[in-house]
Amino acid sequence: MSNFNTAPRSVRLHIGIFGKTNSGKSSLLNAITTHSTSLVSPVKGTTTDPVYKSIELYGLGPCVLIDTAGFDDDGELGPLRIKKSEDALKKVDIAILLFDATANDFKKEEEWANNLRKINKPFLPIISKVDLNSNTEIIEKLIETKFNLKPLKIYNKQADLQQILRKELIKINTDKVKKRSIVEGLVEKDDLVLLVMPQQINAPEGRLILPQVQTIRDLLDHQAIVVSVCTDEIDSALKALSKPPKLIITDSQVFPLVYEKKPKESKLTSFSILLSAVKGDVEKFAYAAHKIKQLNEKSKVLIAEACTHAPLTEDIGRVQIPRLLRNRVGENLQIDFVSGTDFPSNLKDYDLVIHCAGCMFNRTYMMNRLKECEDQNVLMTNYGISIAELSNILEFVDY
Ligand SMILES: Nc1nc2c(ncn2[C@@H]2O[C@H](COP(=O)(O)OP(=O)(O)OP(=O)(O)O)[C@@H](O)[C@H]2O)c(=O)[nH]1
Ligand SMILES: [Mg+2]
Repeated sequence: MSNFNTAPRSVRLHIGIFGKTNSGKSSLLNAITTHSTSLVSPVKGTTTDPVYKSIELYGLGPCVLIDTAGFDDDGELGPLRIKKSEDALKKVDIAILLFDATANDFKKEEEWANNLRKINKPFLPIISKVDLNSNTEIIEKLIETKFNLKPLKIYNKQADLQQILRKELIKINTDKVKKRSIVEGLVEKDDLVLLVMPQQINAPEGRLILPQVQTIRDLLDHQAIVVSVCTDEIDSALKALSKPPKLIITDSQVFPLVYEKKPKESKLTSFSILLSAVKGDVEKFAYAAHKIKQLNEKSKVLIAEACTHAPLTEDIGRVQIPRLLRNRVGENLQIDFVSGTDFPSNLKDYDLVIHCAGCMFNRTYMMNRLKECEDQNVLMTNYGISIAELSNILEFVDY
């Protein structure tokens, strides 16, 4: 089995295809994937919900292509479909914007391009169906003068379509899409790293949870020496090692215990904090954690979890953080929970948002949530960081 199909969606480069109904979005997705993934027809409004297709594109790595409903859909369900396309845009790292060569009004495309500029989203303008109309000068001029971009001209039966598109996307990807590795700046070659991973709390039998898997892989990429233990084996592991670990990465839930046991010279952090630095802005999350000190019994906190799993008995988001918060602030502290893609559009009533590390989301989507909070003057922090703050050890934690 090829391994690219198993790359979790959250680490894939998200490429969204946007345009008016019938502009050739689904045809383009099918041409790139060389499969009939998305339904194509001359009927406007064929694609209703976003269609996700995972694919490996040479030079870009694991990607997910997202086909969307036309942004001019004026059917009965049009507004709902457009909202779904706008939601899909929140996850997208690079947007492809189609301009249909057979159309003669591009106001909607211009509106979207303006919006993409405003939200700083890299985008590739494409003129589609050039086999039906090769006279595309007016559209090209419009795109060049208004957005200073050179559009790609394509048609869906073009033999080298995937290759041409890949080249353009690679240029955008290396220029504009930011990436950070999980242990960046914390670990060098041959550093000894101890991982504290209490399996009984949250791992499904026979498997490791995603943040642990991704961290181990990244440590190996950094040529570090990795030792993993469950919580009860910390003392034995430290004794067995010939020197203190350079870094200890723990599950946030046992932060205070690991802090107590750790050698003075070892740095300490958690999986959740490291992941939050990859997915979001850890400096901002750490700053926001100080808001916990100002909470009182009249305050309102939102806890947001990316996973939609049924809450576990000692669930970190549903049980442990609320317990720590109420111990600190008072029993009457109001705490709301959301999970998955549910995220309130009105955040103004909250004093603080505490988000999971977002290992199920991609960075673009998490940054979008952070921005939604900032736009409404609400601070957002992270599970691991808030546990460190509530355990009075945040200042001793590295990220
Ligand atoms: N000649 C030609 N026809 C195309 C091209 N791309 C798409 N079409 C045709 O245009 C029609 C619409 O194509 P779709 O790919 O379904 O368009 P869409 O943007 O996904 O449309 P909606 O899902 O309705 O929003 C179909 O009949 C396609 O066969 C192209 O490059 N050349
Ligand atoms: Mg379609």
